[in-house]
Amino acid sequence: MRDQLLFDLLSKELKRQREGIELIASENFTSLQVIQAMGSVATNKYAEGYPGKRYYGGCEVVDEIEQLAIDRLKKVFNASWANVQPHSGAQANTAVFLACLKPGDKILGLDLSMGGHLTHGSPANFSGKNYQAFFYGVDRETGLVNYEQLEEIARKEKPTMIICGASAYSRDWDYKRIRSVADEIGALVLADIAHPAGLVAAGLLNDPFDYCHIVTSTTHKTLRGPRGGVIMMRNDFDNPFGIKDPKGNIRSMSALLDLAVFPGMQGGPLEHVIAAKAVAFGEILDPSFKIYQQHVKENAQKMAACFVEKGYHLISGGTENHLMLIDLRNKNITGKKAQETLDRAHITLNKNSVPFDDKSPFVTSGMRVGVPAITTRGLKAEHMQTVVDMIDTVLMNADDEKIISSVKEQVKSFMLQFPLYPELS
Ligand code: DSN
Repeated sequence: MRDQLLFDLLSKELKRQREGIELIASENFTSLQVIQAMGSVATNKYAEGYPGKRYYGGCEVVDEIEQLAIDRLKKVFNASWANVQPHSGAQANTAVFLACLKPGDKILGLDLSMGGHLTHGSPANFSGKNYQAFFYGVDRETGLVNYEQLEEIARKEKPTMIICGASAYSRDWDYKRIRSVADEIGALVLADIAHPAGLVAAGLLNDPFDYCHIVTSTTHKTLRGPRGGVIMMRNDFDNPFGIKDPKGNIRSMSALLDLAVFPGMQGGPLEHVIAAKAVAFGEILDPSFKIYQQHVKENAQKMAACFVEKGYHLISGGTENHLMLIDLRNKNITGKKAQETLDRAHITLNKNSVPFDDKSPFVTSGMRVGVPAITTRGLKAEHMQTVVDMIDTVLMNADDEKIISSVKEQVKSFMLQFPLYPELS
């Protein structure tokens, strides 16, 4: 019997996505073929292990699927090794920690309250519970990563691993500088490029692979694939811990990472998601993906300029990637209220702490705005003013339901110009 209840809910979600302005910086709209690969028979297959080395029979086809995903991903980032099995970015980071750290080892990452990520050492997360976490931040005046502070803490604490990457940082990273201090103290460098990976793939941001030993990413943000994670290296290396296999050989870092993903942390890989990752990586290798990312960057810069024009305070003054972080304190509205009010007008984004925030993470003083999803819908730089005008109208009339309702109608008719999944009913 058809599960009408559930499929009606999915229709409602499609309607919501079609009629709203999606500005959550970590979201995107995949192609229909990505969705089709994800909703495929590959979900039925158990395949613990890796292509050619599985613990189950009948894996000959999923072997080909997984190998295709690996080969395409390596090509996208000019990497020599990749693991496409992590179920998420958090799982990818977990596997790296499992492979490279012992419980209690020191790690150094960007503070969550300054734009970092939970898995980079937050006390609420496994990374802060199992390891001794230290944090660098951003400069109060410029909003840029405080590399002097990073270097100072690195030299003093000598962490086993330095983590770069963020979930709410609108500028590029100086990977070379981070590697230089890491080499001084013998630390590994992990770049978590979950957010800007698409721009990195398109060559529009600094390339972390030459300087960072290991790179992790999600696949569903700017990479525009299915929800999931990956781990990559451009240059494999002998593990720095001298771990030997039964024949007395030192295991390479790639072998340790593969073992950390399976059997270390996960069981059966999600081969249907890996199939969808293969599709997305194929799309990234098409020249149209670079054009998409150029539009992402243009849209973000134009949107940032429109916000600044209206007196909004952007952390670091602007953006070089796909997102911006806005401090709303001069607009007398909290991040929480901004998010909730914009939701009522079908403009979706998230509240976000800003550096040196005086409000709790549940309230926050800021909002994070990203353009990957609206750029996929087809919005161009000339549409950014309209989007910012609608956001501003809502925020400046946050207690006026009539105005909010009227913006909701404008949002709906505006977005109808940009069809989403027209093939779906
Ligand atoms: N939740 C993701 C984001 O929104 O950036 C990070 O994991």
